[in-house]
Parts: sequence; structure tokens; C-alpha cells
Amino acid sequence: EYKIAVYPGSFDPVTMGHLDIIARAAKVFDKLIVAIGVNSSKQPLFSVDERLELLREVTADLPNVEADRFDGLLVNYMRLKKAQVIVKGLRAVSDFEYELQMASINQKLDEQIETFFMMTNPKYSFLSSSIVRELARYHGPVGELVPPVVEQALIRKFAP
Ligand code: COD
Repeated sequence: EYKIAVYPGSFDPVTMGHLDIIARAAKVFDKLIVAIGVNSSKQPLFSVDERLELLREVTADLPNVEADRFDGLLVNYMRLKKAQVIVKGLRAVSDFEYELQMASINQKLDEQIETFFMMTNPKYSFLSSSIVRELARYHGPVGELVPPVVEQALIRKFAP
């Protein structure tokens, strides 16, 4: 059976930690859709279109990966895409409680859907989009934390 997985997130912006999970999950599933959840209550740094464009650029070398966006519930998007698996990255114990809650709700909403957790490469266990935004805002070095196109986009965003 052809296995389609969805890796959902805000990706504001995509980091090396996300990319590590994307590259590894792409080896496990036939197709991986990296999907930006459009959350109207969060005020993002990058617009959905900007985040989508960055995701497309940094996954261009991975043929079975596509980038997309979704509004509303993840499980409804999963049904639309005929995807069976949600991929999530776990960095530390602090991620666990929230992710357990999400996985349990999604399981309740659609019992056909499984959530797969992948452990972050320890190199990136401290890394988050919010840390990257904070560093870039004060013109700190982000070159090792994000791909070059994202670094350039951050520099442009915070140009004086
Ligand atoms: N290394 C590895 N993994 C990482 C790293 C890192 N350094 N940083 C983040 N990750 C993982 C996260 O653990 C997460 O799995 C994923 O990457 C995305 O992270 P973020 O921060 O970009 O995204 P979030 O956590 O803000 O995304 C939240 C969702 C959009 C997934 C969530 O809000 C959602 O599903 N919304 C849709 C509404 C819905 O269905 N809700 C659930 C039922 S109420």
C-alpha cells in the first residue's frame, strides 16, 4: 500500500531541525507532504506564501516531498490528501505532553490516522523557529541553524 505521511507545523521559518526530520521521514514513507497549518490566532513573522516558498526551495532535492498549506483541522486535511500518517518531531521531554495531547485528539477524531514520532538529531535538540526569529531580530548568527535561503530571507526581514 502506498503510504502518504503529513508533517504539519508552522515552519515560521523552516529550520535545520525540521529539515532533518523531513529528510529522514521521506525515506520511510512513499510520499511526504510538509503542510503549513494556517493558525489565525498566531501572528507569524513570514506570511504563509513566504513560508511555502522557502519550504519548496529547501526540499527541491527531495523528489517525494511536497509542500502545502491547510486551514482548519489536520485530520480533515489528511482525509483530503488520503494520508494515513502524521509525522512529528520530538526534541525534549517538554515536547512530549503537548504532542501526546495532539496525538490523542487526532486519534479520537479519526481512528484510522496514526502519529509517528521521530527523535530529533541531538545537534538540533535546542533549536526552534522562535529561537531563530529571536536571534535574527537582533542580527545574531543563524547560519548553522537554517538553510542559506532562509538565512537570506531573515536578513532581508530584519534589514534596518
Ligand atoms: N528538531 C526536530 N523537530 C523539530 C524541531 C527540531 N529542532 N523543531 C520543531 N520540530 C518539530 C516539532 O516538534 C513539530 O513536530 C514540527 O517540527 C513543527 O514544529 P513547528 O514549531 O513549526 O509547528 P507547531 O508545533 O507550531 O505546529 C502546530 C500544528 C500546525 C501542527 C498544529 O497547531 C495543528 O495541527 N493545527 C491544526 C489544527 C488541528 O488539527 N489541531 C488539533 C486538533 S484540536
